[in-house]
Amino acid sequence: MASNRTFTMLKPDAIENGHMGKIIDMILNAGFEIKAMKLTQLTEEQAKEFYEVHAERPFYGELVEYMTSGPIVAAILEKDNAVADFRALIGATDPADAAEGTIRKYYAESKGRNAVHGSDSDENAEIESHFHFTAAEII
Ligand code: DAT
Ligand code: MG
Repeated sequence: MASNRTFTMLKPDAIENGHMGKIIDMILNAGFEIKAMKLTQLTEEQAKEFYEVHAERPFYGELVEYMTSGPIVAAILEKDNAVADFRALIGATDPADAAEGTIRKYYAESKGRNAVHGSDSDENAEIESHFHFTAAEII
């Protein structure tokens, strides 16, 4: 059964470029409810751990540097079919491939600086949510 929660981060380029409010608006308009949210900045240690699955990829160093370069907004979102529906809302990893009307199509700068993270499975949504939020911070 599909879980009804997913995890997102509005990445440093989105905050830096002043797109935070517009992206949150798109998320709410798409029917997601916010269950937890915080403005924070990742330490190098946190970014390395969060993206550990990509540790062997050539872009890992650049990814960690970018994700620690400025504030992010982390959030837990709820909706039926949350993981798949949120991946559809954000669009492809590379904004050049992202469908019209998606968050990355509107707001991502590039494949590396792509405005928003969305969990890729129910299992990772759970792990990533608890990586960023304690039980007391989740509604
Ligand atoms: P997604 O964020 O769409 O799930 P992913 O999990 O494959 O994509 O990669 C995680 C992040 O790493 C991605 O949002 C941006 C960065 N990234 C992925 N592929 C990259 C590449 N070829 N060059 C630079 N950054 C890349
Ligand atoms: Mg991913």
